[in-house]
Amino acid sequence: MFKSKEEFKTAYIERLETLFGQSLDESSMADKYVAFSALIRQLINKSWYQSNRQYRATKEKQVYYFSMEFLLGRLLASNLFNLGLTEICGQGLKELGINLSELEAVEQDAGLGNGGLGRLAACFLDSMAALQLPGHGCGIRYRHGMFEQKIVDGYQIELPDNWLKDGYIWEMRKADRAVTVKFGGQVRLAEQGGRLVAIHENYEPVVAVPYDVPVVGANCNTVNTLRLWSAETNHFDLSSFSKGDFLKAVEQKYSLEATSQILYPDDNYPEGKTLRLKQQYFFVSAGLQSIVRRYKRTHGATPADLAKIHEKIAIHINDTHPALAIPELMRILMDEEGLGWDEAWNTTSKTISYTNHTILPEALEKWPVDLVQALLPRMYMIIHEINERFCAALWQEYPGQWERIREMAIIGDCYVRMANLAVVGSHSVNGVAAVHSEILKKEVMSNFHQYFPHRFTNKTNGVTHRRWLAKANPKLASLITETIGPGWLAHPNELANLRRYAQDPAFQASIKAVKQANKARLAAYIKNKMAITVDVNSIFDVQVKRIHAYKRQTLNALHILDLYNRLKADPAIDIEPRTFIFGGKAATGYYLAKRIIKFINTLAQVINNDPVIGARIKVIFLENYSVSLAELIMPAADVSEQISTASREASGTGNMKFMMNGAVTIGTLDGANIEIRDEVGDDNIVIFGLTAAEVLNYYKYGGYNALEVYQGNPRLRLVVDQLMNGFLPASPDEFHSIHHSLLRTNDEYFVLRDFAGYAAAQEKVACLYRDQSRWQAMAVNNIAFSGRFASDRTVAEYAIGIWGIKPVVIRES
Ligand code: 26W
Repeated sequence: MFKSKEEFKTAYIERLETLFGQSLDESSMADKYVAFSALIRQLINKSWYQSNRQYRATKEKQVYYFSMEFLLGRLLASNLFNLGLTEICGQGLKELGINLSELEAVEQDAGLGNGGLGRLAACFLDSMAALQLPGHGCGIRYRHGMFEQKIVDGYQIELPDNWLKDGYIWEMRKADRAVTVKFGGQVRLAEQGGRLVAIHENYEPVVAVPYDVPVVGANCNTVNTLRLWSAETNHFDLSSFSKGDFLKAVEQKYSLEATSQILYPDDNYPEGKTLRLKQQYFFVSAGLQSIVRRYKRTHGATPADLAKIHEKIAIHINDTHPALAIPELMRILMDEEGLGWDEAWNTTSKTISYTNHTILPEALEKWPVDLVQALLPRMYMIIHEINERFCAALWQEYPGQWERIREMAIIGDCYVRMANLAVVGSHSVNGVAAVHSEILKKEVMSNFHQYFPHRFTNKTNGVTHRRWLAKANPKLASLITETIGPGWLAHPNELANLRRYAQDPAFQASIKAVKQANKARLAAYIKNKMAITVDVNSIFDVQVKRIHAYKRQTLNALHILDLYNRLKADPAIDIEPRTFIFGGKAATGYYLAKRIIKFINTLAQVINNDPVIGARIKVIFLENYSVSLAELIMPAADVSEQISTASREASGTGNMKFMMNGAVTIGTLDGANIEIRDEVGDDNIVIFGLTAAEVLNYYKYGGYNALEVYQGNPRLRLVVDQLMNGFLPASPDEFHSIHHSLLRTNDEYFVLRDFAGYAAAQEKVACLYRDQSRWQAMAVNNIAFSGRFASDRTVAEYAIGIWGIKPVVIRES
C-alpha cells in the first residue's frame, strides 16, 4: 500500500511507462486509466490471495450469493475508497495534472442488471466484504449488459451495450477452472453396482469459463470474489469443418456461446424465452460444480462429507431466477457423489435460502413443462420427484383438500412454478421490506406460510452508504465528518448524531450549500447533454427508476400537466418553481411503458417551450439512467418520488439512496417507504394515497370505479382528456394505451384514485419548501435517520439469521 503520494506517483509513472512504453505526456486518458487501475488491481491481488488462502485454512462457513444480475456500475472509485486510497491517489494524480474524476469516468459501467434486484446484489457484495464476511457472488458475464437508452423524438431507442470493447480491467479469466454444462439429450436410469444411476446422453455441452472480479472490503484486508461465468468454446465441429462446411462449424460455436451474450432487459416483466432458461441453468450448474469441487478439496470427498455440505456452505438465491440450484445440487449429490435421495434432500434444503423480490403475479416465474423437459431432462426428472414427494406430504397434512394442494404443487397447469420450487427446496424465505414480507405470508404465499410457518422472515433492504453517500456525495460526506466525526463510515447508525444539528441555522446553511453545489453539478450535466437551462433554485423533484405501470410515472406526469393547466389558466398564481426530473428504461417489449416515456417527453416539449411558463417549470427526461448517472442525480435531489401503488413495490432502494442524500420523500405507504416514515416520523416525509390493505381489499372484493373518480374531479378529467383530445403534439392515438389503462381497464394501479391526494401532497411539499429552515431540518433528519438503510445492517441480518456465517479477519500478507 502506498504510504505517501510521492510513493504512489513514482509507482504510477513506472507502471505507465512499462505498460505502454510511453511517458505521461504521450498517454491518452484511456491509457492513464488502464495504468492506474492496473496498479490498484495489483494491490488488491495481494489481499485477494490472502483472503482465499485464509478462507481455505480456517475452513469457516462461506456463503455464495447466486444472482442472474449484478449491477456493479464503475469499480475504480469504490475500490479506491475501500482501500483508503482516495486521498493519496487523488492528490498524487492532481500533482501529475490528472483529475481523478475524469479518470474514473473512462471506466464503462458494468451494467449487468436491470434495476433494483441487480443493484441490491452489488450493494450486498460491498457490505459482505466490508463486514469481513466470507461471501461471494455467482452470476453471468454477459457480453452485452443492460441496453443503452437513447431518446429520439421522445421515444426510447435501444442500443447494444458493448461494455467489454476496451477490455475489463477488474476481471481475471480462470480458464483452468472451466466446467461443462449439459443441455438437451436424453437421460436414462440404469442400475450400476446395486444403485440406480442417471445416464445423460446426446447432450449439447457448453463450456463455462469463470471470470473472477475482486470485491474489496472497506478498511480491511478482505477481498471476496464475484465469479461470472462465460459460455465459450474453441471447439469447432471438426466433422463439419473437415467436410468443408466451415459456416456450420462457426454457427455451432456461436450458438453455444450465445448463452452468455445478452442480459434480458426485463424487470418485473417476463418474456419467457428459452435462452433465459438456458442462462439460468448455465450459471447455476457451473457455480455449483465449482463450489462442490472446492468443498471436496477442503472438507473431504466421501458421501458422508458431502452430506454435511450445509455446515460449510450456504447458497442464497436472489429471486427465483437461480432456483434450479435446488434440483442441480440434488443432481450433483446423487448422480455424481452417490448420496441417496433423502440425504441429498436434507442437505440441499439446509444449504439453500431464497429471497422473493416481487409480488406482481405476472412476474412470478414459471416455465412450460415441455421446455424444461427438452432443455434440461435431468432437472425435470428431479423436479418431478420433488413435486411427487411434496404433494404426498401435503396429502397427509390436508387430506381431501385438492384445491390447496393444486395451488401449492410445484408443477401445475403444464408449468414448473419456480417460486413454489424455491419455497419447498430452501430452509428460509424472506421478503425485502416489512410490508412485503407480511403480504407474502398473508396473501401470495399464505398456504406455504401455514405449512412452513418458521421458514418465512423479513430482511428489509439496504444500500451501501459508501457508494451512495461517501463516494457519490463527497461534499456532504465531508460536512458530516466535520460535524460528527468519521465514525459513521464504519457505523452508519452514528449518522443519528446529526439529529441535534437539525435546527442549527449554521448547519442548515451548510447543508443547503452542499445541496446547491450538487444541483449545480447536475444542472451543468443537463445543460451539456440537452441544452436546457434549469433553475438551480427551483425544487429538484426526481423520479428515477424502471418505467412500469405500477411505479406510476403516469401519476407524476398527469400532475405536472395539471400544474401546467392551472398556470395557463392563471399565469399569476404563485407556485414554487420546479424542475421535474425523470429517468429510467422500459423493457423492450413493454408497450405501455414506452408510451409513458413518450408522454413525459411530449409534456417536456410543450412545457419547456412555453413562454408563459418560463423558468417556473421544467421537465427533464434524462436518457440512459444507470448506476453512474444515479450517483450524479441522488445528491442533487430535493424531492424523492416514491409513488408506487401501495402493496406493489416490494421495497424500493432508490428511496433509501435519496434519503441518505437529504431528499424528502413524497410517497405512498408502500415497500420500505413505510419503514422510512417510521424512522423519520410524519414530519419529515410527505405521505399520500391508498394503503396496501385498501388496495388489496379492492383487488380481492372489487368496488373501485375509475370512471366515477374521473367524472368527479374536473382537474383530473381535463388531464385525462388531454391524453386523447389533440392537446398534446403527438399522433392522435399515441397515448391511447395510457388512456385505455386508466379508463377502459379500470385503472389497475389506482392512478386516478390517488390523483387528488397526490396533488394535495405536492402542494404540501411546495409549502414546506418555502419555509427553508423547516425544509433544511427535514433534509438533515432524513440523513440522520438513514443509517438503518445501510446494507451493512441488512447483510448482518442475513449472516446471522439465514446463512449462519461469521466474520473471518484476514491478516495482512
Ligand atoms: C422474469 C422477469 C423478472 C425479472 C426481474 C421478474 C422479476 C424481476 C425482479 C425480481 C424485479 C426486481 O428487481 N424487483 C425489485 O427488487 C428490489 C430489490 O429487492 C426491490 O427494492 C424492488 O421493490 C423490486 O421491484
